[in-house]
Amino acid sequence: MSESESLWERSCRVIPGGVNSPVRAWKAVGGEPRFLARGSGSRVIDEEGREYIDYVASWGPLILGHAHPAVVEAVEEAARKGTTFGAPTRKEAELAERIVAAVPSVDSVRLVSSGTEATMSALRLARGATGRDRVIKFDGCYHGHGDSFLVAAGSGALTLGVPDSPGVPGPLAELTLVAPYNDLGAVESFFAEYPQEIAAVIVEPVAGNMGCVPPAEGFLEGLRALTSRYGSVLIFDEVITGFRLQMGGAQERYGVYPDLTTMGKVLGGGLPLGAYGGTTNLMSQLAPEGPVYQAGTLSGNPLAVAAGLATLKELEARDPYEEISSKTARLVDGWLQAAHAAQIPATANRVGSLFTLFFHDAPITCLAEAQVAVSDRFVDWFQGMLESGVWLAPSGFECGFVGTAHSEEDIDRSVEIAHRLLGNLGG
Ligand code: KE4
Repeated sequence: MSESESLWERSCRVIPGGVNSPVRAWKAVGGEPRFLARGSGSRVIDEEGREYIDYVASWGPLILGHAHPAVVEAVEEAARKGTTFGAPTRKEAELAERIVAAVPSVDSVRLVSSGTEATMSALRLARGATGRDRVIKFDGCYHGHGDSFLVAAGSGALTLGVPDSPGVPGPLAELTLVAPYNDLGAVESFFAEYPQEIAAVIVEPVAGNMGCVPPAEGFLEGLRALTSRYGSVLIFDEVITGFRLQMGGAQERYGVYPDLTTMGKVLGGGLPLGAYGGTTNLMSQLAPEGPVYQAGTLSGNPLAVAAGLATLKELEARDPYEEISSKTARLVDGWLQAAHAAQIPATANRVGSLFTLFFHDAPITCLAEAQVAVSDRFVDWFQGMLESGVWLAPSGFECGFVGTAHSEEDIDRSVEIAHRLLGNLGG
């Protein structure tokens, strides 16, 4: 029995499904998940000592790769001074200042411990500020596992076929209105039906949980106009795109500015950190200044803040966005060429260093199209790449990520492997 197999047996005895987050169980791709022992740069190494080029990057946070020296040193130094105080600290103020300086629409920001906390809190703030209850989200978008968002949710919920989770009270779920991504008309209809009842529209400005799906021309601008017209809060969920696409995230890239922004992943440099921020008018309604309550024992935790600060400082110093975007383009174009050379239908969506390859011969612009595209061939691709030393997300509804640690040789090797694998899989 391999190390992973015995660890899997042990985990399944004491952890539901053997994992602490469902998508890690590899249900969509079959077989038992491999346990990872460590990571370094662009590589992860499993418990059997096998090494892989990693394009999961822990679902996005590791834009600098695994165990980046600056991040590790910052966390070590912080830990030696104490791991948590439950009191304000200098570095929380510094990180908040850097977020406010980097993200165009954020005047003030609250640090929390996960993306889920960030989106839950942002929605509560929008509801508290407007006195309204309904929220519009988009089919296939995932905003963490807060009750209001587990309606037509993407990511692991979609992968496991539970986009509408049991346990969410009916009356609450009914307050969540779901529109197809990129469908402004559907949003307009909801506002026409409930002109005074919609507290917020929450959107991934580049969707990353039905695979990567970019906003259609005018989609984000249209959401901005509609929410302004009807007095609703526009929330950009930038947990994936924040600091990933560029320092100012998708809102800077597309020039559309929300009222609230949620962040996480890259911001925490691989440690548990989320954040939500926006206009002073909205954020000042949060306790203790205002009546909308949100709290957290480890909010703004010194270790997570140290990792986040080290990451942002490295990103500001290196400005790697051009570099990682062109590496991603080379990787995705190489994989597409490999598929087409093997007469396998394939298309890809890519924004900066965020990408998804679909084995499908038509553009993917919304969940319905992504669902058609994700097929058994994805399973062959995932398993074949795994055996060849490439670590991909175990679901066709996730994104891949390229970071500063991926070398040109990594890209070349990943493309070579794809040519060999897809050549064998054949058209
Ligand atoms: P967390 O609570 O997982 O930190 O963040 C929730 C979240 C919020 N918003 C967006 C756009 C997100 O993508 C996420 C979480 N992303 C998934 C992967 N696509 C997390 C992976 C997992 O659930 O294990």
